[in-house]
Parts: sequence; structure tokens; C-alpha cells
Amino acid sequence: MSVNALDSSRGDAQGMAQGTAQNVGQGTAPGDAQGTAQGAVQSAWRGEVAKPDFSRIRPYGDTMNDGKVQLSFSLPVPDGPEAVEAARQLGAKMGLSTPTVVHHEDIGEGFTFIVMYGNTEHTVDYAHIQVPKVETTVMDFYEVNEYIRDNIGRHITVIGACAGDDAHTVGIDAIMNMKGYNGEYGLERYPEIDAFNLGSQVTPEELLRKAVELNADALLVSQVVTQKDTHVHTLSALVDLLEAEGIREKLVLIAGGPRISHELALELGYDAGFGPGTLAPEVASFIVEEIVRRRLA
Ligand code: B12
Repeated sequence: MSVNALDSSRGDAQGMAQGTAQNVGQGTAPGDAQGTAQGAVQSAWRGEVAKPDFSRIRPYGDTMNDGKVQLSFSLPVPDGPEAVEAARQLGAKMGLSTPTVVHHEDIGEGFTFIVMYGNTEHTVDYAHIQVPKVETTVMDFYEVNEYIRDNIGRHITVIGACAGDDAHTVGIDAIMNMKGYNGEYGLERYPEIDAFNLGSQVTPEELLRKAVELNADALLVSQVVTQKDTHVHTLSALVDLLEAEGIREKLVLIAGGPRISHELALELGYDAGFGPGTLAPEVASFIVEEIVRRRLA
């Protein structure tokens, strides 16, 4: 919905006029848009609607820059006026102006679920945000196989696992399984890829052992649980083992999971990190391009 459409939902001419006046001329984005977050959205703001100041963005609910946020949480107290007041005070302590509880509900055994609206005064310089991203040309299933035939000339071996104590296999299965996920075949279906899915709770030692045994070209490690930084410990332990064995640089090493960013993966010594919504062709493309780029074949 556009800003003006939101304003017009007030249903009166004055609201529409005010909304339009408030939302125009909010400043233009400074600096060079190339390579920044600002560049990515510029085309969405072709001037038909009010343009935000990308150096100072703030949430918007009804009108540009109103700072409106919605927050939900549970309190370990029974539902009632005291719970609502406690939530309101918490919202104020979090720095929200006009914290307002818009929904509260008994969720049993002395707990209350709260939904609150409020306004934040804070802004963020979106124009200068730069997030490391996996740089790859994403090929489809057929193109990846053709690329392997043309540029590598042999099958490649890819091992996947959900490592450490983690038993969340759905993510790694989405990338590996023959059946595929979200309309894309998993790596097991690729004729030019020998894919081995080791399943859940695979120790870094076992991953190393398999990598050596199968002479793997790529290792795919899934980490879903992040409580107590368990993912960092497991991912780091694997890198240490691979380095000690002298095979780290001979492999394409990839981490993935809903809370894994490319930036974190790079920090931990991985070649790439893939987060929520990843599909097999993105991963396959990165692997094969990296093998060729680093002359690992
Ligand atoms: C299903 C599930 C389970 C199932 C798992 C069954 C199975 N075989 O996988 C069961 C019931 C066993 C389970 C157990 C637990 N779970 Co659980 N679980 C979930 C749930 C509901 C869905 C996860 C899922 O399947 N997502 C779907 C897949 C497709 O998404 P994905 O994993 O993000 O994968 C995609 C990308 O991230 C990426 N990807 C993932 N891995 C990889 C790897 C590579 C190499 C690449 C390239 C890409 C990639 O590609 C995938 C496709 O796009 C989530 C909550 C949620 N809604 O997300 C909680 C959740 C993950 N579980 C959680 C917890 C805490 C647990 C338990 C500790 C609970 C407990 N106290 O016992 C245990 C831990 C068990 C263990 N040892 O790991 C927490 C984790 C919190 C945290 N940040 O650490 C969550 C977030 C729930 C919550 N909100 O608290 N869980």
C-alpha cells in the first residue's frame, strides 16, 4: 500500500491533504546509491509517493517517520490491569513514547500475552548500510550440471549434515534431498553431483572423517539452534579440525541455517553462509563457481 493510500484510509479529505503534505519533501537520499542498500530500493520510490530520507529512516505506521512499532511479549504474571500497566512501563523503559497495550490475553498458569504499540524516536542510516552477500550468478538445475560438465569435467562430491547437537534436519534436507524444496530439486538429483546427506547430530570429527574418505569437494553444514552460541562452537570446531588436517583450503566450506548470515560464516572461516529461504540452485551455483575460481578441480 502506498503512503497516500494509507493516509486516505482515514476516509476524510482533510486527512488525505494532511497526509500528502506531511509526506512530501522529506529530503532526498545523500551520497552515492551504488552498492548500498539505498540503491536497491531506489526504483521503488520513483517519486509518485513521499520519499524517505535514507540517511535517517524510522519505522512508519500511518505517516512517514511516525516511528510506529508493534511489540509482542509475554509476562509471567496473571492477566489484568496490573499486567497491562507493567507492560506499559516496560515499553516506556525501552524508550517507546506513548506505549499502548492494544491486546492482552491470559495464556494460562499465570502468564499474559501482550501486544503493544509505541513510537520510537531512533533513526538508522540506511543509505550507508553494506551487508556482505554471497556473490554468485545463480544458475538453474540444468545450467549447473552443464557448467560442471564444461568446466570441471568430472562429478563433484558434496557432503551435507546437521552438525553438533543439532537435530533440525529439515533445512539441510531442503538443500540435499532428491525430492527438493519449494519447486527446486535438491543436490541428490543433480546428475553431476555425488551428494551425501549424513543427517543429524553429526560431530565435526565424523564430518572430517567423511570428507577425507570421500575426497569431498564441498562440505555443507547446517546449524539451526543458536542457544548459548552452540552454532559458533560447532562451526569453529569443524574449521579447526579441517585446518589441522590440512584440507580446509581444498574444500568449499559452507554454513547454513535460519540465523546464519554470510557475514558470520566468513568471520568463522567459511566460504559462504546461507540463511532463510535458500534454494539448492543458489548453493550449487556457488559451489561450482568456487571450485572453478579456486582451481580445486
Ligand atoms: C521442526 C522443529 C523442530 C523439530 C526438528 C525435526 C527435524 N527433523 O528437523 C524437533 C521437534 C525435533 C525440534 C527440536 C528442538 N527444537 Co526446534 N524447531 C523446529 C521448527 C518448528 C521448524 C524448523 C524447520 O524445520 N524449519 C524449516 C526449514 C526449511 O527452514 P530452515 O531450517 O531455516 O532451513 C532453510 C535455511 O535456513 C537454509 N539452510 C538451513 N540449513 C542449511 C545448511 C546449508 C549448508 C545451507 C546452504 C542452507 C541451509 O536452507 C533451508 C531452506 O531454505 C523451529 C521454529 C521455526 N518455525 O523455525 C524450531 C526451533 C528451530 N527449535 C528450537 C529449539 C529450541 C528446539 C529444542 C532445543 C527444543 C527443546 N528444548 O528440546 C530441540 C532441539 C533438538 C536438537 N537436538 O536439535 C528453537 C531454536 C532457538 C534457537 N535460536 O536456538 C526454534 C527456533 C523454536 C523457537 N522459536 O524457540 N525442533
